[in-house]
Amino acid sequence: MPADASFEFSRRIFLGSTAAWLVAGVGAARAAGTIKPGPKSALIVVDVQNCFIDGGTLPVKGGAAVVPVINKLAASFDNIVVTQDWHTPGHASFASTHAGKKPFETTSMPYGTQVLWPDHCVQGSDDAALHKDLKLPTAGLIIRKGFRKDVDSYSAFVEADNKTKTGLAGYLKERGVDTVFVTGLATDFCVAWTALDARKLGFTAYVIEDATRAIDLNGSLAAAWKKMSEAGVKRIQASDVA
Ligand code: VGL
Ligand code: ZN
Repeated sequence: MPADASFEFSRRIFLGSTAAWLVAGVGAARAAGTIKPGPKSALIVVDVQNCFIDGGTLPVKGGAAVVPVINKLAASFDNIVVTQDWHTPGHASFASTHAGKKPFETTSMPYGTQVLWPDHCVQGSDDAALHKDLKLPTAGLIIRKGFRKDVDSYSAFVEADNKTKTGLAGYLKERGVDTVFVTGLATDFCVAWTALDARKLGFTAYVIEDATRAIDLNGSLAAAWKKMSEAGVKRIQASDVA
């Protein structure tokens, strides 16, 4: 049974009578451990870098808490892809690059509205390194994004110009992957954009909520979940994964 189908099946049990629920022998409040990633699934670990963790340049509240959750999830996956936000000095997404602009304001770029950030994740800096406790020895690919000075890239698949591909979809498809499980930082930016592009590119997409943390800028978290839900991204917890 595909992962997705088994999840739906368990949900139906859950929604059925209490008796059926008990007969099924499912003790937890949720259908724990019912999604079993197979060879066609990949875990995508988005931007678990020092910059997004306390002490970094753009810290995401609670960011470090995703590390043990992701380390544990890794054992369930044959395919693991890691991403790194990887900006040039003076990158267009930095407020400091735009005269008179402060972090968390926006500006208009040729490709649309750009949120301006503190300088963060500069190529080769300690700030841009993966968190030291992230243990993913079986990860097959590290994909870097946002490395062109004039274009940001929240998504691991397509840059913010909505045209330039990172190559990730080709990599996954060539390896027979049709389902992605997205984790990491931040839920409402790079995780959400990656999951949304995964759907656009024809993948089944899950976001493992407790393996992410959000920036939540002016309601961005609720907006991101709404968009993801409308696009068919499935919102699950780490305990749902077998
Ligand atoms: C991110 C803001 C700026 C992210 C990256 O990883 O979500 N957010 N650059
Ligand atoms: Zn960035």
